[in-house]
Amino acid sequence: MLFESPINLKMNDADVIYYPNFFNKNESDIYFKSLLNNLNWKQDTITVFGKSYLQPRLTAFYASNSNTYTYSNIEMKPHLFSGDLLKIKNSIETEVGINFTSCLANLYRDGKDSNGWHADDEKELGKNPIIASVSFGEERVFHFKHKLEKTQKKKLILKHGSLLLMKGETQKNWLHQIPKTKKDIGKRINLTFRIIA
Ligand SMILES: O=C(O)CCC(=O)C(=O)O
Repeated sequence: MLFESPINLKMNDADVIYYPNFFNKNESDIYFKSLLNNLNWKQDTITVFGKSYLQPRLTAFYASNSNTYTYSNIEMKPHLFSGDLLKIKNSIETEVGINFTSCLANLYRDGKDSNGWHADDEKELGKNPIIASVSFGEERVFHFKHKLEKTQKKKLILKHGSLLLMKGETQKNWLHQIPKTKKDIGKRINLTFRIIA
């Protein structure tokens, strides 16, 4: 596979690598359309401090096993990997040398959809989880902030076809988010491949 060299974001207490064009434009356009049309998107209700809200994005959960994933009081039951999702998973596994069992997919319908500050540190993911996060469609800004050192922050634009690899103690020490934007923008799909053994 031919792509620009990966960039180490050189964050303290973390191990984050960004591949700006892991998939080329043509592949990314095809994957975007097929994921948009074929994944089992749904909008869940989340409960925070006793109040219920519709999640500000759609999600779908896939796996090669039957293990569930629970976050924000939502228990996701997996669909089986197939089609383009499986092809994307294979491409990442070949590059990274790790087999992922599960994928949480996010669909941001426009700039009002978002993903609040959190770390992917649920117990199902184990210690020092490795997360491979692929983006297709509209570019969005991704923010990191250190959990303890409040002045340590990082921002990057996740491009169509990019891959962000978060490893080591990244989830232990940093939070991340996709904020809302007032810009009039289109849809973005994000796939986060994980290991839930
Ligand atoms: O959309 C993104 O890039 C981030 C997704 C995310 O943080 C998550 O699914 O946990």
